[in-house]
Amino acid sequence: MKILDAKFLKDFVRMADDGYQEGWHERNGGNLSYRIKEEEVQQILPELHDQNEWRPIGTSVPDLAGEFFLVTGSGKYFRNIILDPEANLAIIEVDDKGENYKIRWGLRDGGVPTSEIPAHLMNHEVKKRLTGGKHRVIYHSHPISVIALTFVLPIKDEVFTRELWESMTECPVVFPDGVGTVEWMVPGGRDIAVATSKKMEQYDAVIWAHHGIFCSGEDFDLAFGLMHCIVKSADILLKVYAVRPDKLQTITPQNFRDLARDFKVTLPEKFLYEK
Ligand code: 2HA
Ligand code: ZN
Repeated sequence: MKILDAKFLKDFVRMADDGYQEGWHERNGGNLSYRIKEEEVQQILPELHDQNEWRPIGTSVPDLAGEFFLVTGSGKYFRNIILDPEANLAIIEVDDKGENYKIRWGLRDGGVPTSEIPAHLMNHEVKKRLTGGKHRVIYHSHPISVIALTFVLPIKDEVFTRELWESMTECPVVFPDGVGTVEWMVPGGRDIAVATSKKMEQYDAVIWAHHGIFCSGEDFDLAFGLMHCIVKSADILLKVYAVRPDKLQTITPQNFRDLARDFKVTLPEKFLYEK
């Protein structure tokens, strides 16, 4: 099968373009990766070349040895992906130790995978282990409202989770485990990848102070949908703050407990503190 005709590639491109249309990807901001299923790799194997060197990932992901990923390219613009996927995306293979990758397709005019490849692969490794292989999509974007909130709320998991839950009733149902936060760190390296993947052990979404957000999901719809809900909730919260600094009424801890009972989700009590 032609790689450009593969459903996973089309779904990836559509999601990237949807994210661009939402305004989450200025210039080369953000990145996306998909852990390709074994049967999908088999279908495209004849189209993968073997002309590149192994290069260091910059961290170690032994549980991803031998896996193939579709990833965005470093410095590439989300707005261009839909026009020319083969120039802006890459399929990479991870070696048998989980320390190096090789480009097997894409980046036709040159380039390397996303600068956040350590964070993407470390997040994939955690999610593969903890979801029995179900999660396949890791998505990083730069949404205005989420970044803005990191200047006015304490960078604490409990606070971000509670405020996002309170801003839209669907939120605790969509992300009952909450969201994690990471204080400002230099992007692109191993340290921020370690900090993020540690939070991914508890959460499917991790906010990077003054930078953006990472989401994890089983498929493109779930990863995009999670990002979309968090961003919408952050939009609402900022609009509330723009009108007045306090809320006249809100969803209470008891309301959340009632919601959890009827929607059959578990909402950890650490997020239901008295204010
Ligand atoms: O420019 O988003 O975090 C790509 C990024 C780096
Ligand atoms: Zn970024």
